[in-house]
Amino acid sequence: MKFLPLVAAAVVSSSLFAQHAVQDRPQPRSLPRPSAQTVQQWQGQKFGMFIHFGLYSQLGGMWKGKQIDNGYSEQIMANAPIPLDEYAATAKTFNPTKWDPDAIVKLAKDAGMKFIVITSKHHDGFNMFHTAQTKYNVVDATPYHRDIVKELADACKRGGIGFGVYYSSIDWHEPGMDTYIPTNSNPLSDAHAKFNVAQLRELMTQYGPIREIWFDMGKPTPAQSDLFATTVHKLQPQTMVSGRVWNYEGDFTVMGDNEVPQYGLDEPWQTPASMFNATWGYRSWQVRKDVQGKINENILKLVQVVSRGGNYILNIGPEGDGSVVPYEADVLRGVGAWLKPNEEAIYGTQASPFAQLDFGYATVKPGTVYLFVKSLPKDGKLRLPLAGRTHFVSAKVMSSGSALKVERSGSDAVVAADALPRGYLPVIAVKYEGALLLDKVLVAKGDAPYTLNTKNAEMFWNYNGEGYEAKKTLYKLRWLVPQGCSTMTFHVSGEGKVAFVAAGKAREVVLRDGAAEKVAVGKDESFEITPAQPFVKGTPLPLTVNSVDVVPGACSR
Ligand code: H79
Repeated sequence: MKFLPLVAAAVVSSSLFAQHAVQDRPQPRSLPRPSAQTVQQWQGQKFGMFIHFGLYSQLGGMWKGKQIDNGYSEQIMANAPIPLDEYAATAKTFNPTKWDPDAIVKLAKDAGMKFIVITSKHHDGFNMFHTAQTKYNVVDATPYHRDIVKELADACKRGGIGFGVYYSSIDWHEPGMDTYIPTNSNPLSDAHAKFNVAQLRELMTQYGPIREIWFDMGKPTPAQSDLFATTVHKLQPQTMVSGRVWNYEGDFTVMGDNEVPQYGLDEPWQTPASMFNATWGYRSWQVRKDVQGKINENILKLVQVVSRGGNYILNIGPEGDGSVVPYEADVLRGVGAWLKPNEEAIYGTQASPFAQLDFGYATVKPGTVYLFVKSLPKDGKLRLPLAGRTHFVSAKVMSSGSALKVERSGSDAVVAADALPRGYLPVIAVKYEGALLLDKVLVAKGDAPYTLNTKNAEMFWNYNGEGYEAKKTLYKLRWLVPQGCSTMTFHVSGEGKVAFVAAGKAREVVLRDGAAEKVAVGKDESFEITPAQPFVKGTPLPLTVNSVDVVPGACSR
């Protein structure tokens, strides 16, 4: 810690000890970006349909009479492998006469989905839209001669449901672009990036409003990621760009394929899921059993994602003739049947305010907490930890309407769930008046010294860095600490400038191992460490915080 002459303390503007308004969330790397209202609406949708449809759908995971099982079926060209000219020749028989976009929109709506995202181009480079950049597209190269993406965009508009496009930054077809590498993290040449930009312009101008664009894979440079995001936003500022545009340029974070995080995130995010982990594109030899089990699996994943504040996008892989696999339609309708009486507990909700619930999951809206009962505790009581001070007024099972008792039990609130209906994951709406009051769990109590570490911290992560293999990095640590003026001794690896956030102010500090600082915290407040503020998305903490020894003290006046 440096000492500044006393006079300098009065001229705080740019000194090490400058205090400023808190900006403890990552700022976008480039502008323009969708408005706060768009982001909120996007987050409120909660459930959407992914469609993987392309030339690979016709092959259905088979090549020359053999089941190709060493990777996703939409990547069969690379997995079999199939020579380019032979793969391209399959376009001559691609004629999805059973493709019925209005029926797909209806199916999505029956499932309770609020938007649809379709593959406009996958890694194979075949375009399901009428691009002018190459003849290798559904209109020019197939007997179908119609623009699949356009047909679906129009159907979504008719049906009043959001529309989006998946766009792989990879292209195994165009000369001089990509050849397959196992990670699909191909660097992009300038010519390739230019080609992509030309296609992005087509997608963003000829298909109406695009709610989200689902960039996927490749390993663009930061400048290329910026170029893609900027191209989209210049034409449609309200389109939400997926994090797989990489280099932290996305408007929403995308988890790994089929990954459900164990905690909430500080930003918009989505889990993409397929019916079976092994494929997204149609696989003719997929064993499809236990529809009810698959329905329940997806209800649970949806609820886990939504209770952590995310959106869930579930994939279907139509057959080469355009028809939807009956099993997949049954699964979607099954999820929809569960959703119908419970939809109030899903759409437009916020993440669960509870750290942990022993019976299942929760979401919240002003005035109501929704409980999803995965396993009923033996005593039949659903315990809401530390919610005892909240004025709960009623509880009822959403599907049946039956009333349940809710009462205070010490510091908790408890719902007596003695009349739960049969069926998977029943939902209970618990109404409250006034504020939702949850007692906070502080890291320590009283005057005894205590230690902060990553085990008792809330941690915030950067996702979707330079490619699919990039590890998430830490940008913020937060602890709920007792009120007072404490002396904190920092045990860190590395050193660098960080910001301390406490008592509503941010203060910059150059932190190195063994540094000691006084930190003032008010009642029910947290102490955070972030990068120097403001910081852009993707900025990690410049050092590793191993632990912090805290000696509590009173604040002198
Ligand atoms: O379009 C779908 C995939 O084809 C595409 N993203 C989804 C939405 C994708 N291309 N490459 N990757 C995803 C990354 C590949 C990850 C994998 Fe794996 C690692 C595939 C095989 C090993 C994940 C982990 C799937 C199986 C194991």
